[in-house]
Amino acid sequence: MTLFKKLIVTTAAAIALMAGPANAEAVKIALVVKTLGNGFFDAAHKGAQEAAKELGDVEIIYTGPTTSTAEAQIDVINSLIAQKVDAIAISANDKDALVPALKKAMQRGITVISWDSGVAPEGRLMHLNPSSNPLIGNMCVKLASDGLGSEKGDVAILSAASTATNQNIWIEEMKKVLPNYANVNLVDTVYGDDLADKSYRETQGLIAKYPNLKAIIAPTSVGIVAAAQAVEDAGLVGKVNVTGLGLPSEMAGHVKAGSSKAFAIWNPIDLGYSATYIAYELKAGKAEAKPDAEISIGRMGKIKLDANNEAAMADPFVYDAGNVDEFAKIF
Ligand code: RAM
Repeated sequence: MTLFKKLIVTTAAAIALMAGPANAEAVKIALVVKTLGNGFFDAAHKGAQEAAKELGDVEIIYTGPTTSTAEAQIDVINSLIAQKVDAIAISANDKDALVPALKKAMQRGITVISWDSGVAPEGRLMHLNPSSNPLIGNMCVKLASDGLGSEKGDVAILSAASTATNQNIWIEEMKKVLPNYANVNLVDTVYGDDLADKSYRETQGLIAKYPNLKAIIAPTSVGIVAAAQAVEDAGLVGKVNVTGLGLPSEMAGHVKAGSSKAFAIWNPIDLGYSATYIAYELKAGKAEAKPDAEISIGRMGKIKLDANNEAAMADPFVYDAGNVDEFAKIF
C-alpha cells in the first residue's frame, strides 16, 4: 500500500469512528413546565413525544418543579445544565427571575426557547405564544359577559402564580377591554398558584367576600376546575358562572353540573409539538431566531417571528355543553 493510499484508509476509518452508529447521540430537549401534575402540560408533553418520534433523533426530558415558583424552576434549569442537555423549552413561572440561569445555559451552548409562559428576551432565543394575547384576554371577558346576559354583575379573576408571565399579560388584556363589556364589574384578582387546593380556597374567599359575585374568570386550567368545584360545593350553580381557560377533559363534568357554561383553550398537544420542533430546528442550525425568520414546525406548517422574536399559534376555541364531550377525548 502506498503511503497515500494508507492515509486515505486510516482517515476514512477515523471518520467512521467519529461518526459512530446512526442516531447514537440523540438531541436532548428538556420540556420544562411550570409544575408537574398539571393536565395541560401533560398534554403538551404528548405533543413533544409526537414531535420527537417524527424527528427521529430526539430524546425528550419532561421536567418541572412541584410548586409554581421561579426558585424551584431555577433548580431544575441548573440540573439540566449539569446534565448537558442540548435544548431547554420552558414555560416560565417568572419572566425575569429565570434570566440569569437561562443565560448561563445559553453560554454553555444550550438552545433556550420559551413557550406558553414567556421569559424576557435576554433569557431566550424566541418565545412561542399559544395564541394572540389580546384575543385571549378579550375572549375571557366576553365569556363572562355572555354568561351574565342582560344582568350586570361582580366578576373576579382567579389566576395562577402572581408572577406567571402569560396570566399577567392576559389579565392586562382583559382590563383593556373591560370598557366594551358594560355588564362586567371586575372586583378582584386572586392567585391560586396553579395548585388545586389553594385555588379552591381562594374561590371560597371570593364567594365569602362578594355576595353579588356572578362570574369567576380563571385563565388557568388548574384554577378553573378548582373554582367550578368550589362553586358546586357551595351550592351556587346558576348564581356564579365559572369561565376562563380549561381542558375539555377536566371541565366536561363541571359543564354538565352547570357550574361552567362555557370556557376556551387552544390545543396543548399542538403547542408542545411545536415547541419541540422549534427547539430542534434552532439547535440543528436549520433555523435562526431573528425577526421575520420563518421556522418550520412539521405538521403545523411554519411560524414567523415578530420584532421581539415571538410568534403566536392558533385562535382559542370555545367549549360548551354542545362540544365538550367530543374534545374531552383528545385533551
Ligand atoms: C395552566 C398553566 C398554563 C396555562 C393554562 C391555560 O395549565 O397556567 O401556563 O397556559 O393553564
